[in-house]
Amino acid sequence: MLRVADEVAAALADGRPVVALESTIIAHGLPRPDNLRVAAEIEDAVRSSGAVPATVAVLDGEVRVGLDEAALERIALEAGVEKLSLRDLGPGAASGRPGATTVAATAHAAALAGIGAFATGGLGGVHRGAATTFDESADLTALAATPVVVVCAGVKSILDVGATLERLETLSVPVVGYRTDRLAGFYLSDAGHPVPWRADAPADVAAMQRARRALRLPQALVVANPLPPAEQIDPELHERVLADALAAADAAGATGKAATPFVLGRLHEGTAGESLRANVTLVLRNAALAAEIAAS
Ligand code: PSU
Ligand code: MN
Repeated sequence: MLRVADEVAAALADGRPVVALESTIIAHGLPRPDNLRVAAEIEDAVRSSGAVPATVAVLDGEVRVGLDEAALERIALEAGVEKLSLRDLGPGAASGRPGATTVAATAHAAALAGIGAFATGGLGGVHRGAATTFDESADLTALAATPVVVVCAGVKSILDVGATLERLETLSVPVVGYRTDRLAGFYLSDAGHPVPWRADAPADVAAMQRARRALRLPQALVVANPLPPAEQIDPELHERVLADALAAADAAGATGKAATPFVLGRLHEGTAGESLRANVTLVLRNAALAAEIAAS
């Protein structure tokens, strides 16, 4: 059921660094055909920083950890690739159809394969209006139960970031700012909230994770790596376009697992590619940092 690519298995057996990568961002978070190029760039970023990339997806009834070129192309370009969160992993694999894994599902597969580090863009979390819709990403509960280091640019800015931080605290998931005391804001450098912990080097993160392992703590360690201010989206543009995107999602009735891809798509259109550029930049930076942490 779990097929670990030869290169990934060999690296793990030798104790060399490996970084898991999610595929939902490829299939549902970035527009085609650029997404295929970006998927390869993310893997290159991991390699250049000294680790073996292991992109996770479901193909032909198996959870694949590490994709070859053909498999990556199927996930990026094939029509009807499912978005698979943790609840969907069993039915998705049994269906035989291709599926892209979210943060929740990828973290689970990474831990199962013995991979300690994982890179993504922005975490899922508590959606705005969750008090009435109950829409909270399954990323949260998966992070509470999966002992991997997750490098991200904070929480997706389309969410209720403050509520997400509260939930992470309740779930005992540590959030560590990388070279900052502020929470990274996905497209923005600063989400407007402080973080409880800080690391200034990959070795600091490795030391935290070593301590967590020794103490048998079952949660993920979240490392929030901010975009430098020069690379962020103009905050005013962000606020304006986000308000439109959220209203459009409401009007279109985009709920459940369709909500996040819908809003991200609207943002990419509404910012004339600015959010896309920022999204790609932050993912590449996270992939590189995750590789350094894995090596450390
Ligand atoms: N980060 C991105 N783009 C994405 C996602 C994260 O930059 O597309 C995906 C991740 O796979 C994350 C998912 O796990 O969105 C969250 O979706 P939901 O809110 O439906 O759980
Ligand atoms: Mn949801």
